[in-house]
Amino acid sequence: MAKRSIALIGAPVDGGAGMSGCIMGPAALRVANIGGALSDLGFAVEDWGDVTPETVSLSLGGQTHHENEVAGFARALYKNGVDAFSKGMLPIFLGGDHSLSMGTVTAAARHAAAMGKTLHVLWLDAHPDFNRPDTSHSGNMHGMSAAFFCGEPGFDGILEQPIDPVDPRHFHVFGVRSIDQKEGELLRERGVDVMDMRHIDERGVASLIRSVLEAVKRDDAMLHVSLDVDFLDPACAPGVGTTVPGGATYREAHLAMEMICDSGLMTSLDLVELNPYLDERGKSTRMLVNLTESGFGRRVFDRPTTAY
Ligand code: 6HN
Ligand code: MN
Ligand code: MN
Ligand code: MN
Repeated sequence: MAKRSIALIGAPVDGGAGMSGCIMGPAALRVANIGGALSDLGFAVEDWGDVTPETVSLSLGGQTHHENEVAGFARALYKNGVDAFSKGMLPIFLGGDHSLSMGTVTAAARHAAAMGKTLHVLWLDAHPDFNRPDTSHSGNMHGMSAAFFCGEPGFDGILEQPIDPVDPRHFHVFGVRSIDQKEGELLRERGVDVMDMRHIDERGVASLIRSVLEAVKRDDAMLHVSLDVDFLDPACAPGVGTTVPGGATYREAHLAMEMICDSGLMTSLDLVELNPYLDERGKSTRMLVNLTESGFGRRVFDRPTTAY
């Protein structure tokens, strides 16, 4: 199978997070040579640079912070994403805080709908990011992106056009260990596929990721993977503003990415929440590049059959 061309799309948004610093994320990933690493794996890589956020004027009410910055980036990312998909490319979005998925996932969902397909989303994160403006305690929009693309109310005007909502049962949250109370109730009501750390401890990464990939395959669906740095244990990735103890280990995270690669199902990827200001000598940045390599074919030793 021919390897798809990859578009690197920078999204230096940090108004969605509670503290600044993610604005430096795309630059750090480029310094760590993410493009070269993917070229070395045999991909044609185009770096589209950083998107220019659109100018937006809206108010979501309540105590939601920086909705204009977040919406401005979401709109630009949506357009760039749709453009990349229509060219047959696989976009990798370099964040930037997790609010950027409001634009990237809706772009993937639009392309899926245009192809008569559905979209599954695999959310590798300590948090489900399923708050709405009316349930959020913090008002930070990086904690709301999934609620938005699953079609929850309260987000009018983020994008100019109606979205193709992701079916919450196709939203797979993996590695969570911090859920707000109302957010948890909403996850349950909507039937989101939540795999928390206890699930991972009891069943292991392989069996859970396999079940997600099987669902995607069964539906002949597209798969968007969204990798939040705080999915990882703070010991291996300290460069993030929302560290939560008890995260995925180096080995667990690599296994997940290797299995995703073997499935051949991933059609887009977000790398989010990297805050280089908080990092230790580039450790978290390198970890993200390293995991991306595993997601695109880097192997310790080739095996004749796929693990998936
Ligand atoms: N992230 N649930 C918390 C909130 O503020 O809504 C944390 C969100 C974290 C968001 O890590 O992308
Ligand atoms: Mn997140
Ligand atoms: Mn998180
Ligand atoms: Mn299904």
